[in-house]
Amino acid sequence: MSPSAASRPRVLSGIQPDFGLHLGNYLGALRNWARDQDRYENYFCIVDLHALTRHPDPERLRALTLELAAMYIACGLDPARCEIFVQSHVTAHSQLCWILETLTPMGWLERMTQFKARSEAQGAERVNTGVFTYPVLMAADILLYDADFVPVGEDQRQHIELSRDLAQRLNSQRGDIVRVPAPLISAVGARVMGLDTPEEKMSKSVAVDRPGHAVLLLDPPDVIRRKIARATTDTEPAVHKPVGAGVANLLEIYAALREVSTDGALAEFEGRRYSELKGAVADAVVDAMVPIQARYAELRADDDGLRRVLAQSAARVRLVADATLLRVQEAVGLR
Ligand code: AQP
Repeated sequence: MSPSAASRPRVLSGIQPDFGLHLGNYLGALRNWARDQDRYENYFCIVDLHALTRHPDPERLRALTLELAAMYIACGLDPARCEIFVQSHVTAHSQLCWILETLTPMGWLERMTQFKARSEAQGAERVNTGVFTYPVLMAADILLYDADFVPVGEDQRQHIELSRDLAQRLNSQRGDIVRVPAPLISAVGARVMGLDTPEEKMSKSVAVDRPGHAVLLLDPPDVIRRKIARATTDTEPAVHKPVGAGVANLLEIYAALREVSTDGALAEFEGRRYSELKGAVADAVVDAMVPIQARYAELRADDDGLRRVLAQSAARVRLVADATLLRVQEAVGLR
């Protein structure tokens, strides 16, 4: 990273290498990271420790980690301007997590909606403890790098609040030890909904069993067009106010990709047939994905090059993370 970047506010964010990325991950996170990389000092990690909560096949986890590194760069992150690293390559994440866990009341974690959803789906006897403590590891990810901002989709707001609470708790008990981070959530595209179920957030894990739920970033153009053509709308033939959830979602995707306001998108399509709206949304998605897919293919032709980027970045960020960890360890009496 260039030396001048050090004077800018710092951002940190990450994505789990658990399933293929979808349009929500792009619009809620990756696209914003890439667009704003000259405004911030950038730390982006591939959060493989979080992905372990799904017990992936080891070979698959390794493959998805590399795939995600390539996707970060294909979506526009420049390794010369961003740290791009793998969470487990920096052991301080797990070490800080333990210290933070000792400061985290169980009640805070029991209130997390993502934990509630997964424990309801799997049953309290089967859901693993990693799913429960996941937000504490996420707080460690953020606090280790003294991030000012955490650019994420709307679904992560609650977890960032918990990171803030933990930072404040540590600071109030032990002095000014860590920076209190703030969420950075964009006005458009922060909550892309499922194409088949516009009442639910578009989600990677859901798309595994229901491909029509999400456009994946590596879907070929014909698949993208077919999925959008089949997106759930309602029984109206054309766009009229007030629009239902499915049409609102398509308008939001269109607005985010074509960089217009949602009101502007609504004005553009009002009175036009759903098929026209879907055609325009599909064009916008394909236009965005084609260059990403081409760049992704180039990057995957040199996996050793990708591994080098990750190793070099890990070597640099370890210094930052270890310094914070030492500060915390001293503050709590471990050093
Ligand atoms: N539907 C969405 N709209 C906007 N942003 C979204 N993000 C996720 N879904 C949407 C943002 O993408 C980043 C990826 O975060 P993650 O890897 O922690 O995964 P997640 O939030 O758990 O994403 P999924 O797709 O919903 O996965 P599963 O099915 O595993 O739960 C975050 O910034 C997130 O806000």
